[in-house]
Amino acid sequence: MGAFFQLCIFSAGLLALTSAQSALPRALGSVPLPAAAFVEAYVDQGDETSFIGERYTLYVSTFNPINPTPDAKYMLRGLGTNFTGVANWELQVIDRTAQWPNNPDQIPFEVFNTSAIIWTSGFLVPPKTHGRLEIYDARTNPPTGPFNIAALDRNNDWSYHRVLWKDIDGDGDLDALTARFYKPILGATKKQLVWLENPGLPIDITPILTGWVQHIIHEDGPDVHFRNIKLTSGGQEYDCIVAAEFFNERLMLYYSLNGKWTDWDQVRTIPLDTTVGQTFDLYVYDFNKDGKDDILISAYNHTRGHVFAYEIPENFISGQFVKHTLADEFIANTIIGGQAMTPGSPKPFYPTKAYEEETLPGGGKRKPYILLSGDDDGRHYILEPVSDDPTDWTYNKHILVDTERTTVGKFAVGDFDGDGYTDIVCAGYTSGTLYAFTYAPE
Ligand SMILES: *[C@@H]1O[C@H](CO)[C@@H](O)[C@H](O)[C@H]1NC(C)=O
Ligand SMILES: *[C@@H]1O[C@H](CO)[C@@H](O)[C@H](O)[C@H]1NC(C)=O
Ligand SMILES: *[C@@H]1O[C@H](CO)[C@@H](O)[C@H](O)[C@H]1NC(C)=O
Ligand SMILES: [Ca+2]
Ligand SMILES: [Ca+2]
Ligand SMILES: [Ca+2]
Ligand SMILES: [Ca+2]
Repeated sequence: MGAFFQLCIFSAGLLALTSAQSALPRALGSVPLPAAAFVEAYVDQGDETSFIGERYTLYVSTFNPINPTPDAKYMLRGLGTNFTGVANWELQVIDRTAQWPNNPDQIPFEVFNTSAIIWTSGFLVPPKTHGRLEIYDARTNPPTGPFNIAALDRNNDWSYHRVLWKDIDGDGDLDALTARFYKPILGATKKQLVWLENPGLPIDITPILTGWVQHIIHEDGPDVHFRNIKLTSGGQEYDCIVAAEFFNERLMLYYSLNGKWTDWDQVRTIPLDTTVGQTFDLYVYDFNKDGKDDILISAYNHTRGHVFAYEIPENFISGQFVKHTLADEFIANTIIGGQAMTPGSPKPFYPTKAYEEETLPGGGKRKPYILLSGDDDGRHYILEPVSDDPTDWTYNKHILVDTERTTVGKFAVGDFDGDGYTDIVCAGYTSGTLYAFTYAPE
């Protein structure tokens, strides 16, 4: 009887073990791609019928900091058609039109009524300082473009990293809201929050010489990454911009009293954190699954890198943003003649669709994992929540890939072949390699 009882407990234990989620996905192999940096994968919009694996395109930026010629952008159509066959992927060059291309971002379908992307570019390193905002119609093969909507930039070499689509002037079309920076030979780095006015034309008749009319919203604040969210205070909703300010080394929240960003007199500021060092990227999501959004940032304090989360209080104006350290002890490799930092961009994800949809015994939901680029520490990471308790902010830090070289780029994450298991592509910049992973069992 005792032995039988023990046997039951033992097999129950085994069952629990086999159904537990493994933190790390299965490595599928790699494919060489010199200087692979920013990586994203998007589903073509406007065609909901064909196989999802066919509709995914992988986009990759590459750049050479020394060679003055523009850098190559790459793509792989049908990313999910043979995802496991990574060793045989044949990426195509899209073009060589931009200096130091950064992240390719998908444009909401309604902006041009087509599947479109915008590719930001430019960085601090001469001769790669003149950035562009290149838009493409991604439905066509090769993509139609680029059309540089920042073509008015003539004298200043602005670098761009992110564009959000928002109707700033209230005329019904979505305008391009962006942050940019420029380092003059003498004097302090300039930073601007700007919006580019959508002329309301089809994508392929963007004026080639002038692009879109530019309006400066604010100087000396947002410079690289920022997000737009709605937050409440005293029952009223405010339009807010949360900015990870790299040069000013602070996390800031701006909110507009009348909802018009063109009216800076009506904008108020809350410094969320001025002690974190160089903030790199940020993400807004309900990371601890308590039903309220949180702000996640990566930051480098010139010695060590960290990932922090801030809980947004019920009243964002009078309440306290409670800060948590999710991961620390990131150490940057030395870059000769350059400034290194770690970690890079974070992104939440679920290893499987079933895991995401699971309801816990208390009625709660699973917390997401976090994929994290280590940037100048040469590794990619997965941060695994230790528990699904919303009050517990501890994470296990797993190395997904250690390239054993100086710098890695970004990653793309999604279920690229639609089998319910999440897939990942991440870039080794110095190692010149794309690595593929899946949570699907063998
Ligand atoms: C997928 O890739 C594998 C490995 O590279 C290859 O052997 C196989 O023929 C490919 N399958 C298809 C359908 O292309
Ligand atoms: C997109 O389609 C909508 C609805 O048909 C239309 O109102 C809008 O003007 C179109 N926009 C563009 C840029 O073609
Ligand atoms: C950076 O972070 C490390 C580890 O958290 C800490 O020991 C160090 O004092 C910090 N340095 C600065 C300049 O804040
Ligand atoms: Ca508009
Ligand atoms: Ca307009
Ligand atoms: Ca939360
Ligand atoms: Ca999959």
